[in-house]
Parts: sequence; C-alpha cells; structure tokens
Amino acid sequence: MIYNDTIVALATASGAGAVAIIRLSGKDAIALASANFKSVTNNKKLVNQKTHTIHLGHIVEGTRVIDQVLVSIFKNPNSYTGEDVVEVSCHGSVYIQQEIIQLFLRKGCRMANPGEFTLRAFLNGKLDLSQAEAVADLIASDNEASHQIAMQQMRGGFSSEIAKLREELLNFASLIELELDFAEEDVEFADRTQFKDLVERISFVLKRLIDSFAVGNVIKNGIPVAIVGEPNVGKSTLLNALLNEERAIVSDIAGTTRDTIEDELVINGIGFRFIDTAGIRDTKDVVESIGIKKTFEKIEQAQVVVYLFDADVISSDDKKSENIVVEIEKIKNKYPLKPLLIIANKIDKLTEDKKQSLNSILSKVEGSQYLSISAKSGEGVENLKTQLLNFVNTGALKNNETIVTNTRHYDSLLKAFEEIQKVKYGLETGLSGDLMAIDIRQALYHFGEITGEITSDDLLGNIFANFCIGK
Ligand SMILES: Nc1nc2c(ncn2[C@@H]2O[C@H](COP(=O)(O)OP(=O)(O)OP(=O)(O)O)[C@@H](O)[C@H]2O)c(=O)[nH]1
Ligand SMILES: [Mg+2]
Repeated sequence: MIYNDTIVALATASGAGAVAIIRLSGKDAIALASANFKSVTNNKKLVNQKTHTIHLGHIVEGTRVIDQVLVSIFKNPNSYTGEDVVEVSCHGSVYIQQEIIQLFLRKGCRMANPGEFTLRAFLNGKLDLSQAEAVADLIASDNEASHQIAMQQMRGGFSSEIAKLREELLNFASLIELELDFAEEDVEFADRTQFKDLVERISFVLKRLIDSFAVGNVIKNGIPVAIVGEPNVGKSTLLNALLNEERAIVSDIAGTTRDTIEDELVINGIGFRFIDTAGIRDTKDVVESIGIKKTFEKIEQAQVVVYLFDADVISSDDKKSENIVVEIEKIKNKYPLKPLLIIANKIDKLTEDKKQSLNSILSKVEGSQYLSISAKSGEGVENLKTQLLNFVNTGALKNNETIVTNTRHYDSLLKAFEEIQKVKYGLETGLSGDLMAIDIRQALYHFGEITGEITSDDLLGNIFANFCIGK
C-alpha cells in the first residue's frame, strides 16, 4: 500500500497556543511548501534545501502573507513517516492554523485521517505494529508507570522479544516441513529434543507475557479502588483526604453520598482511581437504594476494596462491634478474590480504653490487613497509600520486564499459547510432522499479528482510527 497523495494536519493540540505545528507528508510535501514559502533572507527555494534543515520565512498565497514561520524539512526515508515530511511551525492562533491548513488543502493536499502519519510510518517499515500502537499509548500516558511501559514498547522491547521467538520457531517449522518432502526416507532434520526445549521456552515466555497483562492493563487505565462501608463512617472524607481537595460532599447526615464519585491520583508513579460510594445499609429511600446497588457494581469492578468503619462507634458498643465483624465477613464471602483493606476510621476520637477494645475487635477479623486512620486529621493516610502500592505487583515494572498492556496483543498471545500447547502435546504423543506443521504455522500466525507481519485492512483501520488526527 503506497500512497500517492500528500496529507496535511495540525500536529499540535487543537486550540490556541504560543506555537502550532502543521505537518505535511507525501511525495509533494516539499514542493507544495516551497511554492507557498518566501524566505526572509534571500530567494532560496525549499525544494533546493537539504534534509533536516530549518528555514525562516513567510507562508504566502500570491501577495498575501499569512504568517511568519519556521519550516523544517525531512526527506524520505529519514522522516517519521518515511516519506518527504515538512513541518511548519506557525504562530498558534486558531485562525492562522486554519488558514495555513486550508491553503495546503486548496493546493492539493488531503486532510490526514486519524493516525495516518503513524500508519504510513508502519507501512514504510519505520515502526512495527506494536511500536506504532505504543505511540498512541505514549501520547495518552499520564503517569510514570504507563509512560515507562509505553516507552519500552515503542523502543521495540516487546516486539524484539516476540520476533526472536518467532524466528526460532520459524526455523523449526521449515525443518519439519522439509522432512515432509522426504517422507519416504523417514528422516528427522528437526532435532526433537531441541525442539521440545524451544517449545518449553516459548510457553514460558508467553505465559509470563500473558500474566503481565493483569498488571499492565490496570496500570494503563488506573487501578480502581472502591471505598465502601456503612453510612457516615467517613468514606467521602477519606476520598477528599487522599485527593487533597474537597471533591465529595461531607456531612454528618447518614446517606450523604448517593451517586458514586470517582477521581484519579498518582501514587509513586502508579495511577489509582478512587471511587467513593453510597454507604451500605437497608433503606426504603429509592434514590439511596439505587446508589447502594451501584456500590456493589463498583466493588465488582474494583481491583482493591477499602472497607471503612467508624472506630469510635464500634469500640463503644458490643452489639455494633459484633455486627461489623459479620459485615466484613459478608463482603469477604461475596468477593473472595478481591484484595480487601479494612480501615478503622476516626481514631482521633478514641480514648485509650476504646483503643484497647478496638484492637480486640480487629483481632477477630481473620486473614485481612487492617489499618487505623483519621480521615479528618490525615493521620495514617500516607500509610494507607503505601499499603495500596503493596497491592500492585510492581516487581515487573521495577525490573524493566516487558509488560503487556494492549488487549489486542493479549488476545494474540493467548491464541499463540494455545497453539504452542498443541505443538507440545504433538511432540509428546509423536504426532505426524504434517499435522504438527499446521499447529506451528498457526502459532506463527498469531506471533505475526502482534508485530504486524500479518495484518488486514480491517485490523489496521481499527488500530489507527483510535489515534488522534495529526499523529
Ligand atoms: N472526628 C472525625 N470525624 C470524621 C472523620 N472522618 C469523617 N468524619 C466525620 O464523619 C461524618 C461523616 O463523614 P462522611 O465523609 O460524609 O461519611 P460517608 O461515609 O461518606 O457517609 P455517607 O456518604 O453518608 O455514606 C462527617 O461529619 C465527617 O466530618 C475522622 O477521621 N474523624
Ligand atoms: Mg459520603
């Protein structure tokens, strides 16, 4: 797919700014820019300039001067797209941006589709598909962890790991297929022991990559943490304390929060999404009931559940203290796999006596981590953040291991893993070469889907449609 047309788009964010960049890519990019550019110093023509040079001048249409600009020239193949590229840095008024873009459209450019610059880069072999996808992730990254993963993927860490396995597997596939040509002679070109080793190794790497998605996916989207508990225990106060702003309404009326309130916070480079929920209780209020139903939905979606209770109330009433243990057990039974953090709030109100009885109550809640805090004064809130970080397995991040964040990659990895298991089984049971070759080809196919050796127009359309225009 080689494009004959020249595309144009705004590369910087839409709206006014100090400077805006308009990008052209395609075979006429330099000629088109040149025909509408007048150098300030002399009569130099852009078409005669070297690659990777910058020129000060005016964008003109006939005698009309639109703006004073800096024009950068990148000649193929040494550009982002691999085609001739021109970048016009103009003054950042929306009017100027539009005038320049429209001028180039009149002169024969076509408006770029979303992600078309990166699509061209992919088609011209400047990036493989997973690297191209990482460009979009990089633009969307808003914290250290998601940035680190996108950066690693863009620099080819992920693709090179996949490509290496694919190549080794391809070697064996050819040997096994060669054996088929000599079927009469009953020879084995592919050493079965070595092949078994390779299949084991591939399974291992695939398994690690597949497992990393659990971490990668939440890091990319922010780890959802639901704050739940009975009414009035201080859930909204805690949300505000975490975010350090008055995000949610706090009052001493039970049932203040009706709808869920969500906001994001980056802790040590990891993005968390805190969800304040309606307090759980039996109520006849219709709106509140809807809120409580939503609370349970949010628990389902959450990666971590923070269960809050009022330490002052609990430690002064035996009946209530028994109740809370039951309530916590209920949540645990309902969501046995959710990491649960139990929090005793309002410890600023506790007398020494009450602190004692609180400790004995907490000791009845088995197998859970608990903390004591005062959401109001902020005591213990930092400690809570540290605990939350412990719930995220950041080991892989710290060790700079490849982490899969993309659902499409995850899907292909799962399919490749399935095929490799078939190959493994075939080896163990002495399956004939021709049948094994089919499974190997299937596995290779799914490897190729990730890096883009194997693509369809539909797939490409899907991926790049999610990019912004100008990228
Ligand atoms: N002394 C003390 N009061 C607190 C603390 N946290 C919350 N409160 C008070 O407890 C009351 C209820 O707080 P909220 O944050 O609205 O409680 P909630 O759990 O969101 O309540 P609902 O939205 O009704 O479910 C308010 O009067 C808060 O000021 C705390 O750590 N110490
Ligand atoms: Mg509330």
